[in-house]
Parts: sequence; C-alpha cells; structure tokens
Amino acid sequence: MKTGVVIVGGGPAGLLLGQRLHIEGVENVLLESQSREHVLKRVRAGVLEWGSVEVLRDSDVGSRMDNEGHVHDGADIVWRGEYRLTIDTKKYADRPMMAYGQTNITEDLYAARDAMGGVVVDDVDDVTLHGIDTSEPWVGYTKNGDRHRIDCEFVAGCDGFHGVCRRTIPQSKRQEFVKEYPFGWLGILSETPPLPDLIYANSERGFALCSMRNPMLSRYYIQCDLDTNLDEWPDDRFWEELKLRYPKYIADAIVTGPSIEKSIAPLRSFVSEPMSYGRLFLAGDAAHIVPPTGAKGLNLAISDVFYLSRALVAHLKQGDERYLSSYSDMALRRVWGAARFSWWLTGLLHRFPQQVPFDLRAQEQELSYLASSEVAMKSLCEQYAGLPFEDLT
Ligand code: RFL
Ligand code: PHB
Repeated sequence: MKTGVVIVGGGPAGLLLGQRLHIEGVENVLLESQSREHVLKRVRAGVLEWGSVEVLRDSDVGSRMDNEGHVHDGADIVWRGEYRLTIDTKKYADRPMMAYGQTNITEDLYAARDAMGGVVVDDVDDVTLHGIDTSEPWVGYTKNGDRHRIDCEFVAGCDGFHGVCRRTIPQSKRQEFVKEYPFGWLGILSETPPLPDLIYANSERGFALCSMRNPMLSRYYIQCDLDTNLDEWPDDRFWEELKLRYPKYIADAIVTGPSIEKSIAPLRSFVSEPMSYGRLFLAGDAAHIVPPTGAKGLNLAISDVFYLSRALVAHLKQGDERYLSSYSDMALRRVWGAARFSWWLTGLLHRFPQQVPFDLRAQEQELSYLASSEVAMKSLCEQYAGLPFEDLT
C-alpha cells in the first residue's frame, strides 16, 4: 500500500490531522493500536481555547460543538475557603472559552472520517517506522496476525506519550525535559447538573476542580497522593472530600450522584525537542505533556495539528518547504508557552509535600495580587485563553 501521510495514533491529534489533510486532498492512512470503542470511552479534556474552536470549525467538525458546547467567560479560583477571583478571558483577553468534551470531539472526528471514507486501521500491533531519515519512509504494522507495510511520503507521530514514534528518533538527536509532580488528580464523571462556573480551589486539603461537560454531566477532580487506591474512594468519600475543599456556599451547591467514571491521572510536564526528524513529524502528547491544571493538553494537540497540516499541504500541494522546515521551532514556541503556564498554575493551586508556611503565604499573596492587579490578571487571562497561532514572518 502507498499513501501520502501515515498517521500513527487515532486520538484527537491524529484524527484532526487526517480530517484537515483530507479536506485539502492529501491522502492519508490512520493506524490506531486500540479499538474505536476504547478510544471513545476515554474521558479526558473538557475546555477549549477559542483558537481551538476556530480550528475545529475550519475543519468542518464544529456543528455539534456549536450546538452542544457551553460558551463561558473563563473560570474562577477560590482559596482559603473565602476568597474568589474570576479569570475573565472574555473581558481581559477578548475571547471566551468553550466547555466541550474531548470524547465528543473524538466522536465528531470519527464520524467525519467515516463520512469521507477515510481509512482507519484500528487494533493494530507492533507499529514500526523505517527510513524516516530518507525520502522513502515506510511503516510496518500487524493486524489480525498479518504483517503489513505502507510506503508514504511522511509519517505523523500522533501516538500519545506512550507511543513509538518519538522513540524512533535516535536518542542522540532529541532532548527531553521532564518534571514529575508528587501528586495526581482523582477525577469522576457524574450524570448530575454541574455548577454554572468552572471553579478551581486551592485549599489546605489540596487542589480541587468543579468542571462540566453538558447540563446533565459534571466532571470533578481532587488532588490525591500518587499511591491512591481507587477502591478506597467510593463515591460518598469523594463527594465529602470535594466539598471540604470549597467554601460552604459552593459546596452546598454541588449536586452529588453516582459516578459513571472514576480514574487517577499523575501530573507530569514533559517536552521532547525537536518535534521532527527527517520525514517524521510529532504532534500532541507524543511530543509533550502538561499537567492538566491549565487545560492546555488538547489545545496544544490542536495547535500542533494546525501548524503541521498547513506545513504538509504547503509542501505536497505547492512545493513550499518553508512551513515544514520551521514546524518544530514554531510549534515548540507555543508548547513552551503552555508548558510554563501549566507548571506555574500547578504550583499556584496545589499543596506540595515540602511546602513550608512561607511557601503557603507566598501562594496566598500571589492569588491576592492576581485578584487586585489588572496587569497581573491580564497576563493570566491571555495565557488561559491561549496564545495566538504564528505564521511565517
Ligand atoms: P492521545 O489522546 O493520547 O491519543 C494518542 C492515540 O495514539 C494511540 N497509540 C497508538 N496507535 C498506534 N500505534 C501505537 N504504537 C500507538 N501508541 C498509542 C493511542 O491508543 C491513542 O488513541 O494523544 P493526542 O491525540 O495527542 O491528544 C492529547 C490529549 O488527549 C491530551 O493532551 C488531553 O486529554 C490533556 N488534558 C486536557 N487538555 C486540555 O486541553 N484541556 C483539558 O481540560 C484537559 N484535561 C487532560 C485533561 C488529560 C487528562 N488525563 C487523563 C491525562 C484532564 C485529564 C484528567
Ligand atoms: C475538565 O473539564 O476535564 C478540565 C477542566 C479544566 C482543567 C482540566 C480539566 O484545567
């Protein structure tokens, strides 16, 4: 088999890249190691920057998002059980946010791919990349016990943090920047009405977050130890702990009910440079991970794909090399902006094991400063709303 671009990974990055390439008439094949059911069951991100909303619309997958997504003016932070500030992105960055689940985006992208007759080979094993530093790369994979080969012009590594693509780049040609945090997030999804606002909490019992998916689906998180055992967290205990991390008037407004999903995610910052090697281009979690505090992971996957689709189309359709050769540098500038912001917000809102009383006072001071300084608030809003996309200068 031969195609233009082999896309490894059928998460949001791979599916969106396939969709954008298809619209531009670039042939592509998508390989996914899991079943479609498994991919669609994963509960992950929920907050879209406005730039991401526009890329999804421009990719012809915006209609359900526009009907069912919840447009809101930002998010709130509460601390010390009494103070509250609003990250009003509409007011200070001139663009709102959109609550629309990653699960829905993935569904929309699969539906669009089916409608255009795009190839998704799922349940594949042993994906291997060959000749990526030559002009004739190819990808091998196993499906139902049979080995296959696809020749292509480019390989897009959209296979997430645990994928194979990044690791195919020789170690001497890449540099990894890693930061692990000494805690995770315990998250639940429940079919209950969410609070009207997305509210982050810095509390003495640890971080918490009330978020939303739709009018009858809520998402909540609490900071937890890395060795937390889900079996020890029945729903009642979760709700009780969540409420203890909010001021009473907010806790009282939280509508509880049985969880329909419960999981733990460790927090990590990770960036691998560069994001390309020969004919291989990485996008999304395959190249970088941010702690979810800034709601940036999915948004970065979308901006990488915006840059990469533009670059591949310019090369394959117009013979214009400039975007491809600047892809890694351009994408990494935005990635580092979000990586720094997510690291900073994580530090501002969580309890760390080594914190001394001085650190806690400094956290409180920074929150008070944000609440009282329009300059500081503008900076927070600009980053929460999402940095702009670049073009060639
Ligand atoms: P994904 O979603 O991990 O998809 C990668 C796909 O590749 C497949 N794969 C392979 N396929 C073929 N061959 C192989 N060898 C393969 N190895 C792996 C996998 O099965 C998978 O289907 O990466 P992608 O597409 O880059 O998308 C990234 C996002 O999923 C991620 O950044 C976000 O979910 C992060 N995130 C959030 N991002 C936001 O922008 N806003 C949020 O509000 C937000 N909240 C979150 C989050 C992530 C969380 N967790 C669970 C880590 C909240 C949480 C709790
Ligand atoms: C979510 O709704 O899952 C969510 C919202 C905001 C974040 C992280 C996750 O910062």
